[in-house]
Amino acid sequence: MALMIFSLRIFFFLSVLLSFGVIELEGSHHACSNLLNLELPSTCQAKEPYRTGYHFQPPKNWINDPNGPLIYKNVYHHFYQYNPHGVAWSPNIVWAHSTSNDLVNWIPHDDALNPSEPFDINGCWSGSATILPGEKPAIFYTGINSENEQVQNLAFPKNLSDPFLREWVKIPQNPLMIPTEANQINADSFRDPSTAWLGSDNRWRLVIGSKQNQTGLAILYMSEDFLHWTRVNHTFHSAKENGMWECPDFFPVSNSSPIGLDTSTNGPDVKHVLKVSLFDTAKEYYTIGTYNLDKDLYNPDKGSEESDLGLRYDYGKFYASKSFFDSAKNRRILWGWSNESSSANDDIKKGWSGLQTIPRTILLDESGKQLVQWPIEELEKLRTKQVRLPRIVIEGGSLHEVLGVTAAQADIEVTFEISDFEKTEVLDPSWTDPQILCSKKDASVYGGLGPFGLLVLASESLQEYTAVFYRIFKSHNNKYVVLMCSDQSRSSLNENNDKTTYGAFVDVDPVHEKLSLRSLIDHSIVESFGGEGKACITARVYPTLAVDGYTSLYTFNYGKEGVKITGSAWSMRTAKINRSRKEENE
Ligand code: DQQ
Repeated sequence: MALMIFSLRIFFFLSVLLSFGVIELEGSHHACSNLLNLELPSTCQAKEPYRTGYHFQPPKNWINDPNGPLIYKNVYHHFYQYNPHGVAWSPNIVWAHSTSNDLVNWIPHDDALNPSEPFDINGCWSGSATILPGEKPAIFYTGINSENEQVQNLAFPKNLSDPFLREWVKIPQNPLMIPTEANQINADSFRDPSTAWLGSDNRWRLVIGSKQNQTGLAILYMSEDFLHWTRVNHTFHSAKENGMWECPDFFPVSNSSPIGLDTSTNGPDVKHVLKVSLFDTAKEYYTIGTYNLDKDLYNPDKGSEESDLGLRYDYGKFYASKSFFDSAKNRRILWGWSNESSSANDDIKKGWSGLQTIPRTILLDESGKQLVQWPIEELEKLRTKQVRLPRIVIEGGSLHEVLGVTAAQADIEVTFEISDFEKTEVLDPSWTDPQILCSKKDASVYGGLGPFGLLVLASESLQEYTAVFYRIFKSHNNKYVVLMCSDQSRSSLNENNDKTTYGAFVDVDPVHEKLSLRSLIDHSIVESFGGEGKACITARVYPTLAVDGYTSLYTFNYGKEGVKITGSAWSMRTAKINRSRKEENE
């Protein structure tokens, strides 16, 4: 029997007392709590407790945005913002470069773009790739020029017969788009060109992030030859009170079949998505709408907007995301930067900062009202030692340990079924903000239907854990409302971390549909997918006790109503990420 049943009251009692400092725990695990001091007792095996096993990260230093993902000759290319000189962001950042056959294992290459010319001497900032006719990749990126202005530059591969595209040549005509008084673009707010798309009039378009006063702007440029670009006079799309829009991503999605579409696709079965990253709040919003190619205007559908009333890819630590069309598998793939929640000092001790999330396939949901995301299927190759959870009802107030998995590096997928809704709490109409609701009603607050879900990266006596869970409410119009939370408040005894609790409403009807939850747990990151990818929350956590072999995984239910659970958990193998060939042979 893979699960052991614990008495829950003890857990809650213990954890509440612990969190209020009423009980202090002693014991062998406690000695591991200073992992960052590097004076590790021999029992604490983890020299780098927070380095991930299957998420993309280079061996050291700072990374941020994914840039210009593309597939070329069946090789996936990942470029990313990288500071080769330290663990903090620096303006003279470069485009680092890795390639992969499966989007899981990666080999490093030399940097693709370094500051070198007057048009980018102060930094090679974010941008995107476009595959031109004849399978010719091109990269548009923002250069910080010698005057510290943001300008847009173009680069091509030096050798198209090299599937690894190891060398890139910046064209001598750069910069191709510049901010001027005449075009009324502010030189500090003109960056991150999107992938270009081709209209039926044979002209190329791309959008660039900007702002005017506090209005976020997506500025449209057009070109006939990919070299000469002119700003289109009207605004492609904008939103008030947003501040600077970074990293705009504009792409089509199919509303008739579960496939991804090339960026230039348009037509009756197509909707469009515009994603923007808000510099002021570090949140991303996306809208679903209609792209009118004749007028070159994007109109979000009613109710789709760039605000907390709108849609987010991820309600946790996820920013500056970028998608691309994978022509080998007819899918669109999205990934984003997951910034640290640790202090700058702890980053220095770690020697690195920033991860990329697991690439996700994105599709338009059947409702047409939102996207759904799911970790790429290739990730499942890393799954091993499957543990099947016995199909049981977890009674209200119980906690079950999932034994037999490496809980610090795992993948767990469960489904909850509810048959009795009698004790559902009523949703107060003022509870409109899911993040605030999750903070008020964190995992320790008993409820009617929920909280139920997972305790991940949990220490032996539950002094530390991250809780990913659901609560179900009934609204005044008698509809059930599903709230998904990722509660980091007890994730670490180290008080220097940002432990914000995140939340999202999930559009699932729990009376007629099963409610699923998948969490990818990888030492310092927990990526959770609720309602089969309708809501995603990524959290960064730094346990001091729940490290490597000292980590446990639980299912729990602290509601009054029992919930039936089924599913599996897997230990995850370590991916080969940016290791040198020598290390790979070891
Ligand atoms: N990061 C880049 C910018 C972009 C920002 C600089 C978003 O191009 O706007 O590293 O994180």
